[in-house]
Amino acid sequence: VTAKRRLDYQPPAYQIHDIELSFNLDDEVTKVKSLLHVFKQGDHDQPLKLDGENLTLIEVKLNGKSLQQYELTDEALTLSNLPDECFIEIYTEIDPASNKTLEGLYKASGSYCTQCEAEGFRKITYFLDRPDVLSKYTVTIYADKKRYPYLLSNGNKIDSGDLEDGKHWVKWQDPFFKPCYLFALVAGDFDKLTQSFTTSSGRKVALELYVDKGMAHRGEHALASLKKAMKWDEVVFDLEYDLDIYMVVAVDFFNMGAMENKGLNVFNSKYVLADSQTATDEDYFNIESVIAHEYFHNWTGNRVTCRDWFQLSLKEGLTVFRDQQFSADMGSPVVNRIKNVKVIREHQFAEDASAMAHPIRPDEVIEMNNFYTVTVYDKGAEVIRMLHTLLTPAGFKRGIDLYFKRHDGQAVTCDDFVNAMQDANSINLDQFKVWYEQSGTPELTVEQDFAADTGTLTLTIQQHTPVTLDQSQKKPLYIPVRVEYLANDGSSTTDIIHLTQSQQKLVRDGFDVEPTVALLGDFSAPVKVIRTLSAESLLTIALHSNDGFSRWDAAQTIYSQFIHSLTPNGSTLAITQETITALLDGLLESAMEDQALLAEMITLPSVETLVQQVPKYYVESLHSAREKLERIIISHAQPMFEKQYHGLAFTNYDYTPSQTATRKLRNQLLMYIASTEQGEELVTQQFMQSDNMTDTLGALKAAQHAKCKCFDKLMSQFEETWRADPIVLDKWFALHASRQSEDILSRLDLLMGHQQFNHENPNRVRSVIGSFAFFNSTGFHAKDGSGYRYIGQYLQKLDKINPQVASRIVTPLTQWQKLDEERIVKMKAELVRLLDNKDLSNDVYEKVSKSLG
Ligand code: B3K
Ligand code: ZN
Repeated sequence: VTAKRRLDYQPPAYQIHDIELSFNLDDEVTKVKSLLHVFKQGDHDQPLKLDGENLTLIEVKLNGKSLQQYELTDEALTLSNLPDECFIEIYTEIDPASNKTLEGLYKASGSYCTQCEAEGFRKITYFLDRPDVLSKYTVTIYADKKRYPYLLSNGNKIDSGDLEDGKHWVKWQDPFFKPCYLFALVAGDFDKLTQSFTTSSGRKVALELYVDKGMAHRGEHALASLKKAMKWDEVVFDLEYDLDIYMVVAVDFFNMGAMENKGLNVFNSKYVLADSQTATDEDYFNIESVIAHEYFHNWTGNRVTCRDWFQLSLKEGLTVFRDQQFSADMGSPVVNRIKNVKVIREHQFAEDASAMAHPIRPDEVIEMNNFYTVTVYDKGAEVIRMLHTLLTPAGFKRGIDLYFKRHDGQAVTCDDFVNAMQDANSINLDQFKVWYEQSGTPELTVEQDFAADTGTLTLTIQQHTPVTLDQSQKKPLYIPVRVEYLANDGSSTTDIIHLTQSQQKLVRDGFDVEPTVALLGDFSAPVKVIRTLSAESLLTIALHSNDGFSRWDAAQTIYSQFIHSLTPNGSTLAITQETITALLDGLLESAMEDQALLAEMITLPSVETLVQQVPKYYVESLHSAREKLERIIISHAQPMFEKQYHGLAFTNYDYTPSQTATRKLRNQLLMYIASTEQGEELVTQQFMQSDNMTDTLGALKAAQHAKCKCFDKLMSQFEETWRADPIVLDKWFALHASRQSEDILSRLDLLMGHQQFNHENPNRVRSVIGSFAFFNSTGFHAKDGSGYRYIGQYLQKLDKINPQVASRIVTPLTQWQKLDEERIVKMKAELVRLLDNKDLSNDVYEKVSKSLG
């Protein structure tokens, strides 16, 4: 196994300007013919080395004549002595039915489907499978007409016809140059929804959504979301769609959320299908944001793509930032910001603390699929957001305009992007680029000083990035820190500090009395802040800041520090039970208008977040401290919770920001109420009366969390209602798998024996095994190591079916760094067992071997 290095990049020796593909679809033997128009780049005699994997080569022709001399290995077809320009014709055969990796061309639940990013095109035909080779595609698909009435590929349908043997064919042409990872083919029988969108310049675009038969009514929200995204990108970034047709296909077997193939997005059906009966508010939200994300890729990803895969954040960080801005505009900016920050604090900080630590632009990769990470995506988006903050929205827009002006139709690097931002504005971004090369979570240590006689406030900020397992040297970063000065009378002013030195002093005059200073408003940078604040200051920020994020963050600090003070980690802040009750009283009595923010503010930090705040993860002690805080909250606030709960009206379901906020608050209140005397009754009542999945699932979650007696009964009822609907049943699987219970492992066995469970379907595997490994922290971290053992053994099997999914789920097993010695030994033993496997995939090998050091 060899790693590829970013600095070894060489431009391709050949370009392929046109490719004509034809597919004769068949389960075991699909025939693929490919005609390449090849151009040598510069003057050299290097051979043309075409990538290919799991292909049966039948014949190669050069300029129409059968070619006998070539070199063939498991990974490549190499042709030598080629003229400067030539046509190469390649005939291959592939076996889509036995392709369980869901990469390349595969057949699942009756349809053919492709997934090529990052390097899956090589499983379809021999090609230069790298993003800096841009070609024009013409694709003809042949298949049985009855079983596969729809034959889809990228671009425009230019011809079609019927054949005598019951087959038909369709020919597609994509007028835009694209890298092969954006190629797609889908063949099957679907229900089709058609709408249209007229662009700002007046072009009419056909929007086509393909879903499983009988599911058409669940496609409306996705289509409405698509139109909103198209409009938003025109208004905010002047970006208009470029083809006359935009297709989205929903499939049940898919490794991730969705894929932005040019003009033909393929989606995991979970991110398309929704109605109030089957989808929660969160599902509605996710659909809207994933639909938007893939749409936004048409410009940031497809029109301008990555030069090489190390530059992945060029398109992903930027596109995540764009979808976050879109979601903020569609709903509540504050609640969206909190959602983004939770991802960073729970998962990205954990990645930085593990052996998989890497910069948003990685330097070394064995299996590219392992780098579709929270670091590349979400920290990548935070880096773009910092540019947006530093340059202001108008400056950022100027940068984006210049980026497209310079690079439309090209495959470029992250430096090209930052250079466009810099050149369109008067700012030097040399130091800012360190964000791209440096891994780890920076820590800001802040001291505050006030000279009462002069009214001068001094903030001394030190930045320090602790070493990570991949890098031992760290440089100071360019960090925007949003500061808010809160005066006693409730007035406040704000400021953005540009932090560039390892230590910096900020002096501000003109205060009559010492203000309360809230730092990192709106989470202006992906860093940790270390500061000794009094309980009083934290309460002031939590109850009075003008920045919703800062309010939430201060409340989270109060909860976290109280929890840590009960564990051997301890806390330097003096948070007492009185601080907690003062916070709750302040929140609940103030008639807060923003119900969604209130819901977030009474929600405790997750165990995963708490772990990232302290040097050691004391499993039992952290859990019991968190539970203790919960009991304190309930015993103090129960009457207020109940009053609030009953004050919230149940209305006929509609996915609107205000209804969503109400349901969010209701279900958070129910989480607490569930463990009181009235709990059983209220939970059951909500479950029975609910007309929508959000409140139904809210009741179940509350019952599970509070270990209500009614839980099992309600769960069976749910299963009976939804047993034929796997997407809905995934919620049930996940609730069972994340349940705290002594016999959780035998329960997992039972779940995997369920009629609807299928080891080949990533959604099922994620809802049972993924939920357990990521979110059942007591079960997974069982002291005897049984949780680790269970996951280790399962992954050995899964790796043979689907390495990409196995490699995702191995993550918690590799994050042993903060645990106690006994657990570390047990986790590592499991990792060693995995590594002992002779034919372990590169995917799992890379993460496990790194984690063992
Ligand atoms: N670009 C795809 C992800 C591909 C993952 C390959 N293992 C979806 C997205 O980020 O939009
Ligand atoms: Zn993306």
